[in-house]
Amino acid sequence: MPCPELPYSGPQDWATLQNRLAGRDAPGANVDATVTDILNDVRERGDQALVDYGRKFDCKTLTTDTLKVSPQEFEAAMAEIPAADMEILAEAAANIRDYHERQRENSWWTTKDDGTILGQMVTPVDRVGLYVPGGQGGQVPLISSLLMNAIPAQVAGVREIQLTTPPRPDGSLNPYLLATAKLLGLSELFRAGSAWAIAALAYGTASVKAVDVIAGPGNIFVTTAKRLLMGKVGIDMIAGPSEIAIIADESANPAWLAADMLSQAEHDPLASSILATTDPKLAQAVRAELEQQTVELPRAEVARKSLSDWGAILLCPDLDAAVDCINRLAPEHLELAVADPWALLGKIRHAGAIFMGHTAPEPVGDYFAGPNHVLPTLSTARFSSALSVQTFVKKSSVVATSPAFVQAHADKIARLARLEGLEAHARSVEKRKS
Ligand code: HSO
Ligand code: ZN
Repeated sequence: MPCPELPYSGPQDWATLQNRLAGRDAPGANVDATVTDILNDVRERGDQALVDYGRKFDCKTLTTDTLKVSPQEFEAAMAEIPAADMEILAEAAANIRDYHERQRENSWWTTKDDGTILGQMVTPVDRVGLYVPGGQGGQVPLISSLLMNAIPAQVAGVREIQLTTPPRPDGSLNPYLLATAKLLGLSELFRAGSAWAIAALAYGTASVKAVDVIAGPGNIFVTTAKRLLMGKVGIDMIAGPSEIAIIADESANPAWLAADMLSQAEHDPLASSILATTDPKLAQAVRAELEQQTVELPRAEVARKSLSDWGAILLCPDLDAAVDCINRLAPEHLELAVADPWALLGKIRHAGAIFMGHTAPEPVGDYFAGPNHVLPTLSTARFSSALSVQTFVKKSSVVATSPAFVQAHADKIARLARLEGLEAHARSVEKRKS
């Protein structure tokens, strides 16, 4: 497996690694013009445009009447899903809800001696639209992404959540997707995919209501539509291909590390898996494991391409060199597969999610532990965070200055206003002074 080994002993080696990863963040084919046309079309023709695009790309029999999924379809899906699977989904949902409950921020107030009250009031957005990609013709929708997007919105207190997903060629949807929506108490689900779904959520149509925030992963058309609409509506983030970095010492198990790298590599040929280790023997063993384990995977092709194009094993003289590399990479996921991960944690400055020790592989976070799996990619962990309850709330500052405050400070405020040449501002405050 051509997952190259590179020496990394400090900042001087950064350029080499950057070179290896160069081009991974290049935007795909330029689809801006195509997506702009789709956005305008949906804005003008609403549901009819959704039906036309849907018929062309997803399901030939789609009509305006079948855009919205019926209650009977939800019931039928629930009947189809084994109870044991529903229990797993419910347990995952409970863990995710419990974690996100802790993110809720309270409004706060402060009172000054003169009776002034200042505060910050937290309110959820009114309406959210979540995109759920179909994935391989609707065979493997990312149901975990539905949990990860919907639950924070619910915890934030959002009252209306609409879902969109592309239909399969026969018009049906994956029953696990329907069952997961039902489990979450969500029933506003529309058969719309790609950029036209995002347009419908942003502008609204006869069937789909316009939303305030759009979240959820998708292909280049979905991502481009979100980017073009950013500012008109809130969006979760501009997500890139998935990535994992691992810092490992001699205490790590090579078979486990290879499995973890492959769990990321199987997502996408553009996914990146980087191992930084202090142990050359471990590096060799991981390479052998990668060879062997890849063969056994159903998605071997994808994983192999990801590892050969964007994978690397870095040999570091010590853990400090590995940490230096990781802080420059600012990876989406970071595993600390070392004897004392807690000793290393304080040195990590940039990573979307950090998995501690040998029994915390990244997929526990993808599905079940509780934290969100929608994370900043392509080094954006330098300045941004996982999708969270905060994605779905905004804050209003509240000002209740007392009569005494105005008496005491009106002249100063008026002076500042006149320094800016804004006379009306000055008078607004002075009028309240006795
Ligand atoms: N590792 C992906 C999330 C995911 N994995 C969904 C499985 N399903 C990006 O964080
Ligand atoms: Zn994953």
